[in-house]
Amino acid sequence: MTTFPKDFLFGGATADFQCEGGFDQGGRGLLTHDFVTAGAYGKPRQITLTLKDGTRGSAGVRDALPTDSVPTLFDDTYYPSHQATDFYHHWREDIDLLAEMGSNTYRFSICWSRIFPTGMEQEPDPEGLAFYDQVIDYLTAKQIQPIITICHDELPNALAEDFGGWADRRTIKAYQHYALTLIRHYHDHVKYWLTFNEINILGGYAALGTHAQDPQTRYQCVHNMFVASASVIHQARLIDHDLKFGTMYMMSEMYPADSDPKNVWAAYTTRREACYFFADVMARGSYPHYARELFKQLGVHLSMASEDLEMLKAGTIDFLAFSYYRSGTVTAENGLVNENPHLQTTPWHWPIDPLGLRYCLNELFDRYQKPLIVIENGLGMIDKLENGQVHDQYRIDYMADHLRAIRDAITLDDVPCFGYTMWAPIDLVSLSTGEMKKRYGVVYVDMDDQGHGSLKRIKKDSFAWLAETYHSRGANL
Ligand code: BGP
Repeated sequence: MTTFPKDFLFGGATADFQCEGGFDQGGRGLLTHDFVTAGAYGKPRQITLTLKDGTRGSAGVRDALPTDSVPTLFDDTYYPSHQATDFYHHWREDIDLLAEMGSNTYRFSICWSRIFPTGMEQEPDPEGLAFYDQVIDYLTAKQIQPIITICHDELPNALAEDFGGWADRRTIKAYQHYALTLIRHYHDHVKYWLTFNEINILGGYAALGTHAQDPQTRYQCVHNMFVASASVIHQARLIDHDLKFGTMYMMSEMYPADSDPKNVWAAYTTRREACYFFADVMARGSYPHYARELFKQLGVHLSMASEDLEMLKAGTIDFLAFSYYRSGTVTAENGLVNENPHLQTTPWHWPIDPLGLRYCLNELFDRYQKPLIVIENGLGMIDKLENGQVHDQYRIDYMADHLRAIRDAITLDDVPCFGYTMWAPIDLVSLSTGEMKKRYGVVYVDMDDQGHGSLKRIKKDSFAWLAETYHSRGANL
């Protein structure tokens, strides 16, 4: 029996606007996400935000219809981030569940607009800090090590409205002030920090808090985020040299659809552009050799301050964190698609591919030689609550297979992976569809797609299994 290393981090991962709620409480300012309605399945998720120049954004629809459900008709006036699953009032109970589950870590994000309501204040909001103080103190008391995401796909709305978000360098300054405030305040309790969530996807939301930017705006936003992240890492090391910094990347694997060299090349370049590009800059500290041709093809001309390139070198990340849910295949003709005849899919058409996770861990370590953490992985399914129980053997199978793949990468391939935080221990609102019915948790939350329900927490079958796995460091796998 091979178990995970003694100091391996086991836990769960969440994002503030998907679980916290309390959007108008404790002095919290508005986030861009507060304007995004639920909605999917051909009905665009509208964002009601209107910018000063009169443009409006649409958050787009990222996901397809699940195979076995009737499309939900959403009420346009329902905004899932406002209540979410109300961690704001359930945090003690939720942390108790994390502890019972055997977690020794919890990866969560701080809500930027709880600390700086418009993103532009000089002084942090004391009530905002007080909320996270109690959460972090309670986690520490339960011997659960916090891993903090400084920015999970969000912006204080005022930064989007007034500056156009990350397209403007004033957002770099706002982020630096926010991030360093957190680091100064929490560095005694928090060792691992993530400067951004899925920066390779976030680029698309970054200018206004919405999707679908032109390449020039997108890469300018991304450049500004690279500089923001590197400068914060550089300065944070002067505050506390023991802190460890990473950024989180969406790293779901991408294979060529077949051995046709055109498809193999397409898969290679798609992977590089969609994923590696971001980690290449942040882990190596400079733009990669292929960036010149990429920017030329896309007509991108970055505007940079004279010190930017030096800053990228000075603030490289210590470790890589990544999400892994599925794999995709690439053809020269159609780009990245979900279809893979060798794999089963979820109702949302996400192919299930545990070996792809071992592949990904090896691939990342080969490329960067930095420690790795699987910071999101899980199965979004439609669960059935019957007589107070959820029999989710499918989720147990999914997590067991993915944990075995990680164990193999560590023990057979010598890849230094130091943790696994499954998405998301307690059901929360889906990012891509705004639904509640796309559930990932080992704990069920009584709430529907319109936000109705008692919010009661109910353990699913997978809870006991995961607790056994975490407590025994995977001896049951
Ligand atoms: C990642 C995000 C999370 C999250 C997860 C699952 O992209 O970092 O915020 O929600 O994917 O995706 P979804 O909720 O769309 O199923």
